[in-house]
Amino acid sequence: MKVLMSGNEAIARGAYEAGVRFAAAYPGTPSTEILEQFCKYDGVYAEWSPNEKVAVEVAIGAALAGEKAMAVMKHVGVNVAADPIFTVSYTGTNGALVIVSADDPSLHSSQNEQDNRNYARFAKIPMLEPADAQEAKEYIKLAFEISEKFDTPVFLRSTTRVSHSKSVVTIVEPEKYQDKTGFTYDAIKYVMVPHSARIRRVELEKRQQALKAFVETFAENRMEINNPDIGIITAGMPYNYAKEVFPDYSYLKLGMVYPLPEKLIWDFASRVKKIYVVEELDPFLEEQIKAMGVKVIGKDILPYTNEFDPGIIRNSINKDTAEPSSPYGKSLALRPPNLCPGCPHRALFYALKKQKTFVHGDIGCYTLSHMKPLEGLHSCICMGASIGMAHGMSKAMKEKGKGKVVGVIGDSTFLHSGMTPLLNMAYNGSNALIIILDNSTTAMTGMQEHPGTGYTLMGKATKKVNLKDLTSALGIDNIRVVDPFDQKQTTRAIKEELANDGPSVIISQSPCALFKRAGIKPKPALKVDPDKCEGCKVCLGLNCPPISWKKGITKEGSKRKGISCIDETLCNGCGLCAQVCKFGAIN
Ligand SMILES: Cc1ncc(C[n+]2csc(CCOP(=O)(O)OP(=O)(O)O)c2C)c(N)n1
Repeated sequence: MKVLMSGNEAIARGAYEAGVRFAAAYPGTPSTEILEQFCKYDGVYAEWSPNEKVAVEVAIGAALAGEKAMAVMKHVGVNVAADPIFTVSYTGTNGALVIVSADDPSLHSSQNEQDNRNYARFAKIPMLEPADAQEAKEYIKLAFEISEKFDTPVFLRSTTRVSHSKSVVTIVEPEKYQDKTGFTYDAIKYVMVPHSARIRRVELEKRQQALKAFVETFAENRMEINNPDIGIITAGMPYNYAKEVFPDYSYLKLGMVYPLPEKLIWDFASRVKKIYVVEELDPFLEEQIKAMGVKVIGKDILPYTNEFDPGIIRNSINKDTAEPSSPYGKSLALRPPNLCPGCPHRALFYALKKQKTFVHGDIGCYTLSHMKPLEGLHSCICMGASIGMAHGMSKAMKEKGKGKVVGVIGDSTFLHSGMTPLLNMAYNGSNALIIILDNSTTAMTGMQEHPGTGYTLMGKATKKVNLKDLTSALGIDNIRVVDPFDQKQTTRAIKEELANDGPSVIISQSPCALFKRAGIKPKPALKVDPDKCEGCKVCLGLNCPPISWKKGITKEGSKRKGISCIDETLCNGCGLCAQVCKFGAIN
């Protein structure tokens, strides 16, 4: 049967067809839908783990038990999971283990643009890279086959454009699941202390050699010889772009981007006169091919940054200039992201802003508060970093920093990687204030469950961690729980906790305005009374989407130059603007 599928849906389907029944992940764009789809298939077990490292470890455990296991994450998730990944490369997998890394060229929704093909080379793990949804489905199956055959973890790399664009996929009946689980005792293979790891290190190089031989005949590394004047070596989505603009050139399309088929590359080089390497981000293929001694052109003319499109490839190759440009997308209006109407994060940041502190931010919807006019946070590096950074700054600034350093972190992010740095704060003692923004969900990536929501990915009610008890168990004594929509209570709590000695935690608790299970019913939209509004613009400082400014509506006896207005189709009646209006003009 043929179906229209996104790359992510196809990866889920391919895993299911391959007989995979075990998967673990932590959400992150552009990878999230893979597990959300996979968990719907019959007979599977799938979980949101608290972070990517745990997800990989869970999958390793399942593979050691004999399962075909999949771990899924966005590109930066591989950084979090790197520790087990580098060493499971030594032990091998017993069953099968595939790690899906969804990269994000152009940083559509990420804090960096790292090229995770480098991880394959660094950790000596083979990597497949599909170019569309059909290939995504086939390659995940091949990845499991390679994992089983060579007793190795395998990476499947996707990018946003492959994960999120749809194309026609042929689906087939799934392989029948066979329960092969059991214990395999083999200390030399699975206990990585120096003695046995040294032995496995040698085995790893033997596996590399076997894989290098295998890739020469791997059917998904394929040559298409057309016009012999120009050859293009490429992989993944850029293959489609290049084919669209240069259908007559010759191609070497690599399905496996690590390790490289050196003989095949030499063969291709002997059949074409001039070779371009067309790859997004790092010159990953280019450098290895040049190191082989093959003359190719790549980043001399193609950009290092951002995803490509057909226009970039056409302009770069046609002109051979250093200034590639795309004819696409120039006329699109910018749409900066914003917190939703009724978002509890807005209320917290409005109260926090009054205290003139330095706020270390973290990753989640609340990061959007950094823009004018809220300017709610002043740094953001990676998930979980806010707490350690606040601690470090507070320690460095000593008395000068007292009462002035804050870290903010979402509930999902706190449970992902915020607990250890908070333990450190309690242990090493600093004066920073940490605010946990508990909106009862992982909002930014689309409302996924986490250990603080009381539900699993598969919809089962489960143990719900109590953030206050957890914070206390980590050693924090000053803990408060506030409702950010109560501005008076929240402002007072922030002021008092900043004045306290030692680390403090405020848990700002109010569900995400879009969170269905919280049963939030929008209240009637608020209205501005044009007779009472003095045009002071304080409510505009909330940056709430329904609130705008109408120029030219003056009032006798007042200096006002216009008034605020509320778009009732957007307002959910949270009442925050009514609390900040000093003239009682919003009702
Ligand atoms: C290592 C890593 N994994 C995943 C992500 C994707 N991601 C960004 S924010 C976020 C969690 C947001 O949830 P929460 O902290 O509860 O904040 P909210 O969006 O609900 O306000 C995730 C999973 C990431 N940026 N980095």
